[in-house]
Amino acid sequence: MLVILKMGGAAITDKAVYETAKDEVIWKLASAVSQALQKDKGLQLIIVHGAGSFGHPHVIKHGVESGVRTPKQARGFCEVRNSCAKLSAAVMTQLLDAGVPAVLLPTGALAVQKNKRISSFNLALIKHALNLGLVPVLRGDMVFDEVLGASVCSGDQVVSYLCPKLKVARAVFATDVDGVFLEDPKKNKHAKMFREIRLRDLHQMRDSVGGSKATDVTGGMRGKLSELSGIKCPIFVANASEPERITNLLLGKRALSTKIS
Ligand code: IP8
Repeated sequence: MLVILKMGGAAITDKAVYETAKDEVIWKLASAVSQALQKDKGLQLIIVHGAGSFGHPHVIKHGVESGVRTPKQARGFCEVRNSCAKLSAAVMTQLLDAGVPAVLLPTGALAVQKNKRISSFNLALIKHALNLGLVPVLRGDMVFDEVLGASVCSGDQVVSYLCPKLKVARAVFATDVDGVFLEDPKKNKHAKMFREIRLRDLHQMRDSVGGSKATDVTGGMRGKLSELSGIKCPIFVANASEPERITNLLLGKRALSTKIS
């Protein structure tokens, strides 16, 4: 059984502070993954992490949201990639320390986009890693683009692309809150959390939530809901700081979360 874990940028970084990883949350997720792999020897996992306060501010700073045309932008593209790589290094170190046989496969080295959408992807490398019993780690990244020179590819797009291609059983999105809320639960503690959302209702919800206030070039919650509505396997949105919940969801057991199907 193949499962994807998305480590959301909002969970694993402090989105308000430039290039700041939340090491304690990354450790909880690494431990949750390690537990799941120990409990189910047949479980195959792919991890995709977001960019948070690493990639996004660089995209803005270097003005590469709409593509890469000038030498200055090309240089900026390299800076974005390098920033995403720094967060990958932090994630990788903790996964390996937790005993997870993780191998970094940077999205930018596997995928090409056409007008900001993935047009080709080296799935053979992912399958190769899985066949060796490894856990491939991909990320939201900046990738070459056939039309725009280079463009941003969100981790969510990576998940939505891989799910049907690799017949993924379910995707678990680890974020900084317990699930999907209509209002920000950090601002309103009575905000209603959805336990279950039908895929067809996601489009309507997308129109009623705002974009992200933090620096987020892939559209914040609105962009996320758009991307999720394309994913055809069951999705669970859960709190990254609650490792038992993440382990249970990876194993196909119940835990506090929002199920989207
Ligand atoms: O944080 C964005 O990925 P996301 C990647 O998964 C870059 O949306 C380069 C900002």
